[in-house]
Amino acid sequence: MSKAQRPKSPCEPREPTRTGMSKEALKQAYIDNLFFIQGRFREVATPHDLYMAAAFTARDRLLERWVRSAQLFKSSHARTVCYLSAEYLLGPHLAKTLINLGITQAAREAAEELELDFTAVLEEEEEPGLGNGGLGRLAACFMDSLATLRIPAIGYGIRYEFGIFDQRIEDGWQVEVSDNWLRNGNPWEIPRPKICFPVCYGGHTERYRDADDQWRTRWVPAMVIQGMAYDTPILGFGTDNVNLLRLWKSEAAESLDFQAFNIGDYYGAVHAKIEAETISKILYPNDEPEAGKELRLKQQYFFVSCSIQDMIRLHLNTVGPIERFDRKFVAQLNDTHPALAIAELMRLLLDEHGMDWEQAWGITHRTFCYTNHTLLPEALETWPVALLERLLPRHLEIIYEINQRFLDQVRIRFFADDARVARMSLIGEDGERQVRMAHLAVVGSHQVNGVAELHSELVRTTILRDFHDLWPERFTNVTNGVSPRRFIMVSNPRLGRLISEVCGNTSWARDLEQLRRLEEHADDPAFQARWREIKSAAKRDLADWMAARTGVDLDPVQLFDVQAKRIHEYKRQHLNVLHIIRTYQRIKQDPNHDLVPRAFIFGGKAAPGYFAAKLLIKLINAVAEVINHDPEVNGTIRVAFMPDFNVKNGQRLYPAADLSEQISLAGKEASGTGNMKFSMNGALTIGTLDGANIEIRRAVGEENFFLFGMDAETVAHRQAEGYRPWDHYHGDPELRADIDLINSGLFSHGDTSLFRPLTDQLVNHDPFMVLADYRAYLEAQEHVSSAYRDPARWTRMSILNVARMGHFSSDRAIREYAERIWAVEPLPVESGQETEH
Ligand code: NBG
Repeated sequence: MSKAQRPKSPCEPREPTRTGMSKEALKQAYIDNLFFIQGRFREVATPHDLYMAAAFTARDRLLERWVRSAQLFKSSHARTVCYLSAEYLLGPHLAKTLINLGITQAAREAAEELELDFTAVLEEEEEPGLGNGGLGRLAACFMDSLATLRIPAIGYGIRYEFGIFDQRIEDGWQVEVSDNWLRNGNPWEIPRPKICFPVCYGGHTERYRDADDQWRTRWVPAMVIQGMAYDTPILGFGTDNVNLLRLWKSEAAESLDFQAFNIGDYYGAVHAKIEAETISKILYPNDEPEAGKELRLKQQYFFVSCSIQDMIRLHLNTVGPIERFDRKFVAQLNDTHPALAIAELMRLLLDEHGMDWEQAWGITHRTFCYTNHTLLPEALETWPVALLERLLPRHLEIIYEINQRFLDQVRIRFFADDARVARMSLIGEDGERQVRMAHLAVVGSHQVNGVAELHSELVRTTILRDFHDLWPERFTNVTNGVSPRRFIMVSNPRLGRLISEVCGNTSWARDLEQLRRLEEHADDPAFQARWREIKSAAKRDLADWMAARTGVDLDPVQLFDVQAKRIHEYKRQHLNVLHIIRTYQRIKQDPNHDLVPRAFIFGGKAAPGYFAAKLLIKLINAVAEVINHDPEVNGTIRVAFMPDFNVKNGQRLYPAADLSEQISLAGKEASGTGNMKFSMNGALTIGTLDGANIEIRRAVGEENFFLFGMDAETVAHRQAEGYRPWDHYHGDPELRADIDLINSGLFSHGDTSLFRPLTDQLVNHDPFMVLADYRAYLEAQEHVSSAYRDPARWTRMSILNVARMGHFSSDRAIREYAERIWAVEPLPVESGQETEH
């Protein structure tokens, strides 16, 4: 559409201050919003008021673009990606929105003239923590990239009232505090009371004859609630395209409420309301067994049912007819959490739209694609058949029928192979009968991908091997990526400015291969000095923050060695701790030992029910307590735990890290994305051949990466032949001394039993082979130290890491999905205004 044709925003003629991008317009808009929305004069405004006024000022500029995008997408019948994800870890909106609008500088100047502390206003935002970790953050990066690449998309999810818990550290232990993120209102969302759908649970099914005398099934549910939409606009960088993040909140279905009230059951009606609202109340922390978590299943069904109903509504409102649904939409299942969408679309097509099975299945199958994000057996979702039968009887019938038709195919293709049929069935028969969600997702999708090369390979050869034998063409890989807007421009503005200077403008932020241009400066001493100054400044910022929050003093001359991610045994934070203890013992043995000063910094949450992970947090803090107060150490090394690692705090860590710890047991970390965020910010990686580390190492060059440990094949081999950790314990005196030091009670005020569960597990079982990789890890750490002693060498390596990270932009990942998996095209929304881009 040309500019002339474009309908003018209703706001434009009357109130240009609501859409204007100049400093003056922003100032005026800010003052207006502070008064008309927050009801405050500048003199009495609280920090929160000041933030809200800024948020509304940015939001006004989103809305205008959003409406224009929606109109264009509707009128052009654009094929649309629906990203179905139970988690979105968005991070703070304001700074990112200003960057994507291209008005950061104007906003900063406006703030200065209004005598506002711009940084303090940004800091005031509480992030929506609607995810656990990598999976939820990936969904957020993907939403950012979809809009940036101008691909029409809707992200569907749950508007949890309580997101991931806030973590406090008390006496070294993790304490969980509920995350009441909506308490002060959320300026980034728009409630859509008219967009709501009924969601049913329980009851039974009935057969009946329809008007054409055909046998059909109808579901007679026992309970109906409803889901209401809350929309968050997602603007791309350097474009006017705005996509939609539509999150569902559960509530009581109004009609039922009144029914109960009319017959006098007031308490019953209120109870039903509470029960309905409970469904979207809280995000489940992962890493815990899901067995029996009925509410979790209700959540999953709740959000997929609303989303599929909404997609059908949108389709019928625009292009229709229903038979062409899969041309309008492609739906990506972010892990198996939304896999019930397959059964739900089938149900709606069969029971509500009167389609026959073949046609409904064709549409369903062409609509869905599935991304696998884990190989860990405990994270592969299954739901007891009995629970499904009780909660979703119609869906269970449909799953049975999908299974029967599917297994018939398997029987013909793999003649007389009963063992294979049992392995591939959607229903697991060992012990309590279970529905295997990954199998449902693969059978119901036309494309299946893993999230890094090694991971996709392991998906094909291990957990989904039988499926790969049957449908090799269905399997592919898309290596994860992260948003350079979020993880360079927002997190590390100093680095962002330097890159823009080298590249001539900010276009590198949507064409990350341009980072290559840094290479030619890698050996330039003046450039190196600026590079180091940027790192030092970030380290000082982090040190100030940590001193204020934890009381631990970090010294920016130290090598900042950072491991920040969920606390989990497979990620092996304990391997890192063993290295710290080894370093400590060396200092104790010889206080004059010539060491590279280091700050060992950790961050990460443990699932509330994961005892071993919580004990690991306690161990890190206990080791910190002793080392940080030992006068003999004299500040040569420091250990610190950053409380409440989330997107916002991550943004403090990535720019400040010199060394990034990516030390999972090979074959366990599907991809990792923290590895990319650190490397993009100039940290060097010490890591195993796991997940995307392999591809990062290939990209940055072997000589710029500290590799150690067994590869996945060796791991599998050693486990198959019987791994005996105690051989390592007995065979390596230093390792033994380190573990014995934990057991001695030095870190636990003489209590020799506190950390026993941890050390016993290591010595006797060690499922993640910490002891097997210990020696190799220490050696790699020696290489790190010697490289750090040579600043020119280190800085060169750091520059080259950043220069070669172009591949790990989420834009590249989304481009691959768009071309190879979704068959969608960009649809640019006409640009209205000049910005900084
Ligand atoms: C996580 C993996 C990470 C990966 C992210 C995003 C789950 C189930 N999986 O390695 O552990 O980077 O997904 O793909 O959270």
